[in-house]
Amino acid sequence: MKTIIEPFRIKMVEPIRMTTVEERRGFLEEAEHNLFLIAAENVIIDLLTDSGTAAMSDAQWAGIMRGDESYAGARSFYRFQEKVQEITGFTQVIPTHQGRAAERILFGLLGGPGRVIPSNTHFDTTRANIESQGSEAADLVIAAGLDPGSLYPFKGNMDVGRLEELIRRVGPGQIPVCMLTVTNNSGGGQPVSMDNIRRTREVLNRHGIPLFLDACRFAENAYFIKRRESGYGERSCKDIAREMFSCADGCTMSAKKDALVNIGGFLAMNDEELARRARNVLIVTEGFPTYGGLAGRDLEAIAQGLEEVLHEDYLAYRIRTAEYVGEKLEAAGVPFVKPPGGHAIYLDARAFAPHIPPREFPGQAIACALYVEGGVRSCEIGSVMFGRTDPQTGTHLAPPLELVRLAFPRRVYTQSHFDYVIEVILKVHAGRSSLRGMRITYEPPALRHFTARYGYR
Ligand code: P61
Repeated sequence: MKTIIEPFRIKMVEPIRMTTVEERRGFLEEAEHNLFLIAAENVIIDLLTDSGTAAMSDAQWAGIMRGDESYAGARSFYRFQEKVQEITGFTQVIPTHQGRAAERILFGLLGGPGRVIPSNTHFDTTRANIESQGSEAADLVIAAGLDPGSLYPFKGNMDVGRLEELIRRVGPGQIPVCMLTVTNNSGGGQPVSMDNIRRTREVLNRHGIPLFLDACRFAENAYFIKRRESGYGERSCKDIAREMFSCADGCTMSAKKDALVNIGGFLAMNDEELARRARNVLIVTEGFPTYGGLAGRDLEAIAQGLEEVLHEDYLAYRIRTAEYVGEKLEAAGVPFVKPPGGHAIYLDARAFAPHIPPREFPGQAIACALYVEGGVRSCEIGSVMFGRTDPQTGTHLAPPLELVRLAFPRRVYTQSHFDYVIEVILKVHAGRSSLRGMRITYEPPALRHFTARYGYR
């Protein structure tokens, strides 16, 4: 059959509260145009993030009931540890309450002033955790990864030439670890090829630098490899994932993405000495090493989710969702990052609203319009999230891409929800000439998009 269906039945539902354009205009005003500050109840389709928003399966909920809440050595920890070891091959498994906790521990141990940590593209929490240690976060994605129109199949790849050059320039002693974000979230959810993971590894091997995967969306990356990279078509996604991890020395993981749970994460590696130091930090800040800030039931749900996320029918449906939305947008001439990524559609805000310069946050203006028009909540990934003001000249330093991400929670919305989202995007696109630039009226010192306030120009 040609139709790819949602490979699950729904046995519990959560009502969506409908609102009017007028009401939403009021909510947006009250939130001072920051979509993070709008009550979720006032959102019709919530595509703010795919993080922690998945629907858990019956087997995961059953695991919740089986959770062993012993402080030390809980049965649920051993089940979690075994599943992480089985999928990643890493021997040392350290639970954390979410991805950024794993990042803070890792970079707290390896970072420090003068150090440089490269990646294809660091996501904002990773960058913030590196910079808060006084280190530099270097983004070295290939040129195609910065071109929204390029159809290159692995736009998340690391530019290994630039990596080599960076190592030569700053010296391997200043680079304690190299990251690879799979898939590349800030660059459109684009995958990294196995070949590129291997080539990155070879460069690092020559200089004795370890490689860690930021593995949030490892299963989606494995599926793209299966579909797009020669020699992998007949391999299982589990097997491909295992091969990806086998090229690395460790990983940070937000289980809120490809472990299909609402909270959780882990840090995993093979280096026993580094793991011992990480566990010492964990005990001070997160909890005992067999729960790391999570409940036993959370560990059960993660173990089960890690198994389910690699089911091929799930991944086929998952990736098809973004492709389907992409096809409809393409037919209507709406600019977005092509080919569609695994977990989201990213509108290309520069091309969508070319009359708004980056310093007036075109992505934020589009995101606000999508909310007012149809109650669809999205997230700006552009000058708000990654832009900076030059302290010397006061001019705006724009990041390479101005994007609006519509991220898809896992197993939550059906095809008709996506048809509705497409209709809302087309409507905003049709009226794009009336979109107005914005300005920031308040911003905190770091990760400003969460709490900034805005007005129109
Ligand atoms: C997201 F607006 N991502 O995409 P934690 N690495 C990567 C991520 O995508 C990621 C983390 C590490 C989120 C949530 C989010 O400013 C924002 O479990 C590739 O969220 O700590 C998270 O994992 C961190 C949204 C994070 C944001 C920060 O929506």
